[in-house]
Amino acid sequence: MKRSLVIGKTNVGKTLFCIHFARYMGVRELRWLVEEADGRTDCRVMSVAEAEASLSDVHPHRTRCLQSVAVEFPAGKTVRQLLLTDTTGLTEGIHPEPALREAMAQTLQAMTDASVILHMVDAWAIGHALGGAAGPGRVWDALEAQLADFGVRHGGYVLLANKMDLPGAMDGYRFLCKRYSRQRVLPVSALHGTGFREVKQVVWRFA
Ligand SMILES: Nc1nc2c(ncn2[C@@H]2O[C@H](COP(=O)(O)OP(=O)(O)OP(=O)(O)O)[C@@H](O)[C@H]2O)c(=O)[nH]1
Ligand SMILES: [Mg+2]
Repeated sequence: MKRSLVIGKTNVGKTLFCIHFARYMGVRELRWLVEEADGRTDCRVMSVAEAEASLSDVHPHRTRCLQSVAVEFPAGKTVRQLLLTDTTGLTEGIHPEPALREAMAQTLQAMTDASVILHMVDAWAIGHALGGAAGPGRVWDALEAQLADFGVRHGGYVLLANKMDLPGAMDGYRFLCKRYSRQRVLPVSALHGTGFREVKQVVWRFA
């Protein structure tokens, strides 16, 4: 099954997006295929409400593995399945926790053979940084730029500007559109599900 990988820094909303996008695609019971960095796999079944409560929160590095749900796309008279994979958030520099470094390496490894890369960023944080003394460089740093460079070369790459429901996020979205004028930048709210129709259209083409 082809894989659509949701990558990005920690706390940008990757997990909430996967939960709500799966629900948008008609998944009522989430059957997560969990792939730990040490190679162990597991299957966890939960409702959307359980997933929201247990898998996504404000603390950084809540996710420390690959966790995937299968979503279905109609293709003529048949149905195609795509694995929507949530990942460990990436950080600049070398993280002091070895287990987290391994989990981040697992994310990077998964990028090489994903069919679609959904690079999620926090448009609200970028918008805020634009108004600050340090400018956008504080949040749009070398890591984000390197992920984008990889994605552009890789193909099947989309930038998701998340948290568009928050004030100031539009400034962050405009910054991304200007900087990546030749790339697809989709504004979304993982919380409210806005922009999901456009994401579906893009992802569908690679399913
Ligand atoms: N307002 C708003 N909050 C959001 C949105 N998406 C995510 N959040 C919040 O941002 C926080 C982080 O969300 P997660 O889904 O856990 O983020 P993540 O990228 O998976 O984070 P890690 O797994 O820790 O790297 C949570 O408090 C979410 O409720 C959004 O679109 N709008
Ligand atoms: Mg997460």
